[in-house]
Order: sequence, then C-alpha cells, then structure tokens
Amino acid sequence: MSTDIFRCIDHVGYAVTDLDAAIRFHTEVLGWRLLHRETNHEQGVEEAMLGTGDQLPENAQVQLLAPLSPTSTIGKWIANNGGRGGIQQVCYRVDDIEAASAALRQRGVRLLYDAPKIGTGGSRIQFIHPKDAGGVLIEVVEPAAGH
Ligand code: MC0
Repeated sequence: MSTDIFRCIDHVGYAVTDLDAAIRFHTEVLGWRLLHRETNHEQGVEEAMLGTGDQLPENAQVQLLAPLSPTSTIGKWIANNGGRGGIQQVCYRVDDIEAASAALRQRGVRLLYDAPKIGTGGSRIQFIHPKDAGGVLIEVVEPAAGH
C-alpha cells in the first residue's frame, strides 16, 4: 500500500512587513520573477507568488505574505517574531485535498479547518496544526485546474 500523500513542495511562505519592499528584494536582488499577486481577505493577507521565467509546475514557488491588519494571522505572527518577517509556513501540494485530509486525520494530525478554504489563484487549502508537525505550520494545497 502506498503511504504517499504529497506530490511536491508547492511553496515556502514568508511573512513580510512591507510587500512592495519584499517583492523588490526578491526580484531585483535575488532574481525571482513576480508571477502572481492577490489579496485574500479571508486569510487576512496581501500576497505575491514568485518563481522563474520558465516556471515548471513541479518547481516550488516563493510566497510573500503581508498582513492586512495587526490582528490577522500574519500580523500576529510578525508581532510574536519581534516585529520582523521570516519563514511562516511550508506548503505541500496534493492532487486531491479531500483524500489527503482524510489520510492525515487518519494518521492522527489535527487539521485547522473542517473543510478546505480558498487559497492562492483559486486553489483549495488546508493546514496541519504546527503543534502536530514539529513546530512547523504545514499548508496543504490542491491547485486550481490549469494553475
Ligand atoms: C503560530 N505558531 C506557529 C505558527 N503560528 N508555529 C509555527 N509556525 C507558525 N506559522 C505557534 C505559536 O508559536 C504558539 O506556540 C502557538 O502556535 C499558538 O500561537 P498563537 O500566536 O496564539 O496563534 P493562534 O493559535 O491564534 O494561531 C496559530 C494558527 C494560525 C496556526 C492556528 O496561525 C492559523 O490559523 N494559521 C493558518 C492560516 C494562515 O497561516 N494564514 C496566512 C497564510 P506556543 O508554544 O507559544 O504556544 S494564507 C495562505 O498561505 C494562502 C493565501 C495560500 O497559500 O494560498
């Protein structure tokens, strides 16, 4: 029986205090390209996805997450991190988020949501509680068709 759940690392998420400044650093200094930018009110973030010019589907992206308010998840995380940004999450990609969620629950980890929510580019997302994952916030994503 296969124990596989995840396909690849989809992205690494950085909490940032200034999205435009973080995009400038990642594009002008580190050489990534801005692929996508959007606001997700439910998650309380303005976010940007970065990758390469010939980004392949299996290549992980970089996600920059700026808080929409100090009381949002990212706002709280930055406050708890001394007012600085940093790595807030790693995100693993799945083909079927319902199947992945069921398998993870069956293996005893707590998921944050009863049902998946909407993430970047119309994807469906879920999170494993960091207390059940060695202190790391793990996001699980099923990308939207064609994304
Ligand atoms: C909090 N903790 C973390 C953590 N956030 N540990 C590792 N990584 C993180 N990112 C730890 C704290 O250090 C603390 O540990 C304990 O969890 C409780 O922290 P808290 O500050 O009281 O925070 P809570 O409990 O209110 O919220 C934590 C929780 C929250 C993980 C439930 O951050 C959450 O709902 N996250 C999922 C949603 C999210 O991250 N959205 C933003 C990205 P101690 O030991 O001090 O008790 S949106 C996104 O990513 C979308 C757009 C996408 O990709 O498509």
